Amino acid sequence: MQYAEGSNKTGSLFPAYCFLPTADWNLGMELRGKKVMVLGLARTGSETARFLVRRGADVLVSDCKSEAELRREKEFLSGLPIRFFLGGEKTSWLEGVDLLIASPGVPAENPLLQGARKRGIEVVSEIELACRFLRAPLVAITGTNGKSTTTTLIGEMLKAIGLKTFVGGNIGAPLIGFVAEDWDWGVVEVSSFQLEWVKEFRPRIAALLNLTEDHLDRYADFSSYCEAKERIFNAQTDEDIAVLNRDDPLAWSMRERVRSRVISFGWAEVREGVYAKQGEIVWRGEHGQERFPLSRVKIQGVHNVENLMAAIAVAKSVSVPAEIIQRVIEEFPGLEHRLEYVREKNGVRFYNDSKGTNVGAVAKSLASFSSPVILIAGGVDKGGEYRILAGEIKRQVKKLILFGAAKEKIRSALGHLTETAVVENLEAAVQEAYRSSRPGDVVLLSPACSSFDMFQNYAERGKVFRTLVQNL
Ligand code: UMA
Repeated sequence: MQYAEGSNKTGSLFPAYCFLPTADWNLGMELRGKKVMVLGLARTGSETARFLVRRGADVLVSDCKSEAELRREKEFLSGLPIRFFLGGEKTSWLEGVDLLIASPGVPAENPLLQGARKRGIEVVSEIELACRFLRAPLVAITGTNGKSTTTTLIGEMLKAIGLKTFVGGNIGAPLIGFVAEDWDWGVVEVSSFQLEWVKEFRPRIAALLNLTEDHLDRYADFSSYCEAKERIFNAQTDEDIAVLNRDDPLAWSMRERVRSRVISFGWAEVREGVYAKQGEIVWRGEHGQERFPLSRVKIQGVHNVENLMAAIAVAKSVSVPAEIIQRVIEEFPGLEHRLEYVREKNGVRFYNDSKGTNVGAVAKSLASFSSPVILIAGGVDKGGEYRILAGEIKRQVKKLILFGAAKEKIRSALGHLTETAVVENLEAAVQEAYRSSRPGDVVLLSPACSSFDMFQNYAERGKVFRTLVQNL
């Protein structure tokens, strides 16, 4: 492994080791004069189009939405030499195109993507394009749940030792937007969608947190989803690190296939790696161990201990000192919409877990409470199997309140296991939950579905929930 001893910005703070970009990677690619089509004009597409113009490409942007729907996005690109193909998807638009950059939200069946493949046009995702130009080494985090919390924690740890670090990717800020500046490190949340079109995307440290059913409305089956996730390790070599969850059979099975060095985390004690026991997390390396007490850590729940273990495994790989890790984990307040405490009213505590958009996330959130829970769920069905939640519902949920497009599907899978009410919208759900509650109960919005039937995204749904609860 190529290391630079004490040569990064941490100076004499600690004997720092940082990965250096090797001579043969991040070579970029020639874009000048190339005809490049960007597919999808939202956050990713807009940033990508700007980048391509700066690099001298002949830029085309396509989106199935109409010009009127994309007014704001077009304004962001106004004055730039870009041709727009909006309100449809015609394969004739691909004439002469050399390269196609797919936004994460565009599925492989999209006619332009299919057409590009038939014509032999190179297709890459935005993270693939970005990594070809980024000089900074990357930590990439994927998994079904916990990505954003783990990514944010790692970013905070690297910043705390004085490294100029960006945090981006699926968490909200496209990677391509960070290319123009010099960074010591980048910490990137990556989704299965973004990994579908990668080739050389090579994080020096890649972590796979867990794998449970999600996005089955996009993938033919669960194994196709897992295969997309595994691509995070594809371009790694034995100079890189893979962080894997020992307790997740699918993630752990990847230790046999990755070329990189494996560092693991999990609940059982190990000779080398990270584990958790009796209120602390322990990191054990070749030459010693460090302990991280959890008594003053604010984020709660079994799943958050797992996220903390993964973040510590990464931080120790880049020699972040124990006292800095401890400070960061104690100060971290948690993220919005992830088991976010909203308020207490008449002894009833309300939590916003709007980001709980799949059954795995809901299961972990329910396991975080010992009090009876009134669970509010529903929204757009993502093709997952709600019956997986049966155990948690029987054990933990005193009432299930369902709303949104998937309400009947969830009722038929789980409604017989506990008292269940079906309501029209989130407002009615909050009212019904409060009416049914007793002091000591928890009211939890953890929908197991995406939000697009009634809201712009999960964040809007979470904000609406918070307001409704504050107004009770
Ligand atoms: N579009 C087409 N044709 C299609 C499908 C979509 O033209 O066949 C167009 C849409 O009309 C729209 C655009 O593509 O205008 C949408 O692109 P996008 O969905 O990729 O949206 P972005 O704003 O670029 O957001 C994406 C990620 N979105 C998805 O993966 C769905 C964001 O993750 C991410 O934060 C952002 O890039 C920056 O990297 C969101 C997400 O829901 C949070 N991610 C999923 C998740 O976390 O579960 C994976």
